[in-house]
Amino acid sequence: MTKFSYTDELDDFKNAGAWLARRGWSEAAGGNMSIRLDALADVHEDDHIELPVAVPNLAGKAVLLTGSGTRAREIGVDPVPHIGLYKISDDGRHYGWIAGNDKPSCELPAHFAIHDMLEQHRPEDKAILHTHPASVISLYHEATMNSGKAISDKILSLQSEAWLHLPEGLGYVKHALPGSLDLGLASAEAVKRHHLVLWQYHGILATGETLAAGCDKLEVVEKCARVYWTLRAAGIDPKGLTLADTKHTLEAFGQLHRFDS
Ligand code: 2HA
Ligand code: ZN
Repeated sequence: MTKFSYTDELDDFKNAGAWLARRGWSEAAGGNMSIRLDALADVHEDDHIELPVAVPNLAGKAVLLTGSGTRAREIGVDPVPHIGLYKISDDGRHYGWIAGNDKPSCELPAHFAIHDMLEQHRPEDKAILHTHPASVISLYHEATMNSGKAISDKILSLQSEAWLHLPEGLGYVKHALPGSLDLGLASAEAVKRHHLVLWQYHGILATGETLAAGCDKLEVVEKCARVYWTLRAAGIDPKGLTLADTKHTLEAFGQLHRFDS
């Protein structure tokens, strides 16, 4: 097996894998993660696997991606056997395996499509995580929680700082087949504006400058979802902060333009 030497990135995978497993969000082999790398000079992909969608913004770049069937709890101990390095061809239509795990996550189309969009719209976000937190998934089964706006308005107002972490609110993709191009393309569209995208009946996807930064955002939304369900279990239908309080807080921290845009 060819070795790779992306120490910082592998540490990021290790820490995030351990955290996703410890939180119980990535059960069994659930969830997947990737980090986009700059162009790999002098490294050539041997096999040219056709991509289901062109990713012109990734031409010549590379992606570290978790392997199919890999477990977060094992990535958290030693990431090396579980992460694969892939390079995108110069035409942005093919990719090839370079090193490490050679069986990519079934969500490869989503990861590549989202990286392509991020490269264009939010290039500092190099990391993508997808996981299955129970308190967030539970929201999808409430009839009124049927859009990103409905869910954002209901749960982000339950804690004074949540909107500050996510001023644009939460993106939302209706249920689509796991691993499908539809799921990938809809998510790519949603990440233009949102750092977190809800996957109806499935889980959630986060982008960040690092996987650790993506985990921060996941913690914020999962905290809000847990507060919501704790209150509901106590028979309370929470109203949360008023819109005026939310706007006042965002304004005080210079983030109101992101909420209003
Ligand atoms: O099993 O979570 O979405 C991995 C996944 C696919
Ligand atoms: Zn999943």
